[in-house]
Amino acid sequence: MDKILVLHGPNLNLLGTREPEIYGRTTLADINGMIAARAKEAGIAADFLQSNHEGVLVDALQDAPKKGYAFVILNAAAFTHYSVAIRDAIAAIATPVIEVHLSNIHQREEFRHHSVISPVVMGQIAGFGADSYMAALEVVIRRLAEAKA
Ligand code: CA2
Repeated sequence: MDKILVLHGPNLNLLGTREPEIYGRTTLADINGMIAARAKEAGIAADFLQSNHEGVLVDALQDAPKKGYAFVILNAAAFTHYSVAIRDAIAAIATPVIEVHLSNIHQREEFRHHSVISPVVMGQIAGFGADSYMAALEVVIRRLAEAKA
C-alpha cells in the first residue's frame, strides 16, 4: 500500500483553539481525520507528525525516503519563510513534497509573501483552509494512480 507523510510545523497544534478569524475553528485532529479518511478511501496510508521544532521536521524529511513515503504534504508554518534547513532537507530527498498553507500567505503581511521552500517543492496550495491539505491529497491520489496506469 502506498503511504504518505503529512507534516505540520510550529503552532499548528493550536488550530481551532486560538485566532479562529485567521485559521478557522477546525482543529489539527479534525484535519488529520479528514485526510486519513480520504486517503483510506483511495487505498493510501497516511502518517502524521506535528512539531514545533525545526530539527524534528528536518529529521522527518530526511527519513521520508527510507520509510518509503511516496509523497510528503508539508505545512511548514512560520518555518516556510526562513528555514534554510528545511529547504535543504526537501532538496536533499527525491520524495516529492507539496507545500500547503491554510491561509493565503500572499494576501497577508509582507514577510509571509516569500516562501524559501517554494523553489524546491512540487507545488504550493494556499488559502483554502483545511481544503488546502485536501487538494494536495487529491494531487497525490491522481499522481499515484497515474504511476500505476
Ligand atoms: O497559513 C498557514 O497555514 C501558515 O503556514 C500558518 C503559519 C504561518 O506562520 C504561515 O505564515 C502561514 C502559522 C501557524 C500557526 O497556527 C496557529 C493556529 C492557531 C492559533 C495560533 C497559531
